[in-house]
Amino acid sequence: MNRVKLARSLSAIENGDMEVDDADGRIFAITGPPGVGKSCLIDSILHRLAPEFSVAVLAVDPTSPLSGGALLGDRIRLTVLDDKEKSDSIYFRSVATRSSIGSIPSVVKSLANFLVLEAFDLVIIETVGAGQSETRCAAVANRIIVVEGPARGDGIQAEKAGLLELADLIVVNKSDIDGAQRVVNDLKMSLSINQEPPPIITTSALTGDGINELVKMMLSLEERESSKRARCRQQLIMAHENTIVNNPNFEEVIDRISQEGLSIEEALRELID
Ligand SMILES: Nc1nc2c(ncn2[C@@H]2O[C@H](COP(=O)(O)OP(=O)(O)OP(=O)(O)O)[C@@H](O)[C@H]2O)c(=O)[nH]1
Ligand SMILES: [Mg+2]
Repeated sequence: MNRVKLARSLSAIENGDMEVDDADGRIFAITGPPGVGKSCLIDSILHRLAPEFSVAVLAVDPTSPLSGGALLGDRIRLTVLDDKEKSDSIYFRSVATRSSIGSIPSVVKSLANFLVLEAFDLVIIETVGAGQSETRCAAVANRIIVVEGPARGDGIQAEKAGLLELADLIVVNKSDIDGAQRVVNDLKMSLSINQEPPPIITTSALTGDGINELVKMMLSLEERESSKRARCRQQLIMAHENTIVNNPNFEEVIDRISQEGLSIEEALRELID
């Protein structure tokens, strides 16, 4: 793997200078509320997958213009990158949501497809399930792992973020902390209305509890029919939004809506065809 060349291509994709075809490969999203331990879990997973499997990680930085900076400060460093034997088969890249043009989910989709085409066995996207854009980044994957943690007194966070319907697997992390089992029970309860609820496992990135099982499940994980449908819905909405936003007349049409009384319906018609 030529890392310099790879980085250059990925930058070109981020800048909108390179198109990528859809690719058929294992693209995982690891998503969930801020601070549940997604990065630590990815680090633990990589320690077990590498060097047997080559893995590319895309960490989507939740730097929205609204929050004005990183949502939760510094990212955890991946310790697996310090292990030479393993780090050779790992590629890590941070995707700063401010730096690229166009919609972030569609950029992430292109980056992930490119990495599949570059013959990585697995691509993992880390994204915070906090906002709509982040949820759509998860929907770009074809296997979605939603991470939860012991509730901070206000119930299941992923449920509020609308992430649960996307999940192929739910991981309750921080099993070393009181309250993890309670979250599992709450999740089972809220998922019991589903015909085909996703499996739920507990892990601790701190003690290593459940990590082997998580890796095993990841390697055999299949898309659930209902989560596939949920992410197709997200992707369709995203494609529609891209069509509108990427139309060269987008700003001009907004001006005409705000200044000349152009109706939203008419504007839509103009931007879509
Ligand atoms: N007790 C305990 N702490 C954990 C565990 N996993 C992660 N942490 C801690 O939780 C904090 C957040 O971990 P991260 O891995 O950065 O969480 P994240 O979900 O990636 O956070 P964001 O990317 O900022 O949303 C860190 O202080 C970790 O040390 C765990 O299994 N048990
Ligand atoms: Mg993280």
